[in-house]
Order: sequence, then C-alpha cells, then structure tokens
Amino acid sequence: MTEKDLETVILTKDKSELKVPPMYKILLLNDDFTPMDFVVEVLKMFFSMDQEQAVQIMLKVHTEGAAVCGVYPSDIASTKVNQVVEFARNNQHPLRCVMEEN
Ligand code: NFA
Repeated sequence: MTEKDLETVILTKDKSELKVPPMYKILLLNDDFTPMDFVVEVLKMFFSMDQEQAVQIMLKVHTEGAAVCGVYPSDIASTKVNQVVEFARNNQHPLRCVMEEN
C-alpha cells in the first residue's frame, strides 16, 4: 500500500457554486397593435400558462402597461425573451418583451 492510498481526499466546492443564481423577471410591455389573442398564445406557448392565467396576465399588461410573466435564471430568461420577440416579429407584431434583475 502506497502513501497515496492513505491520503484523505477532500473535495471542496468553489463559493460561487454554492450561491443561488441571480433571477430575472420577464416582462411583457403593452402596445397599441399586437392583438390580444396573440399575446394570450405567447403566454401559453412560452410561459406554460393555461387559458385563464394567460388572459389575466394579458389584461394586466393591456391596462397597466406591463406585467411579469415569469422569473428565471439569466440564460433561460434571455432565451425566452429572444424566442418571444422573434415569434412576434415573424408574425409582424411589435410586441416587446424584456428582462430585469430582481
Ligand atoms: N393593447 C393591445 C390591444 O389593444 C393588446 C396587448 C396586450 C398588446 C398586451 C401587448 C401586450 N390590441
């Protein structure tokens, strides 16, 4: 048996791996042109909402100017923002979607 076999190996985690990741709110912003039904479809497709939840959030955006539609870590949030904006552009709607740190 070598000296190496008797060594105690201690695995440590870097402090950064123990911290919870920063979270980002995704907001939809109101505009005068995007159809309400389209916004409802976006909320169902990209934020896994059912019809009732999606209508509620869409109406909140419509009446208050903006609403949070989800909270995610940075990479997931930015992917969703890009997917929503691309889907809106592909359908000729000016819908805006942004993320902000909590
Ligand atoms: N204000 C838009 C309309 O009256 C609906 C809308 C809701 C647009 C939420 C963007 C976001 N057609």
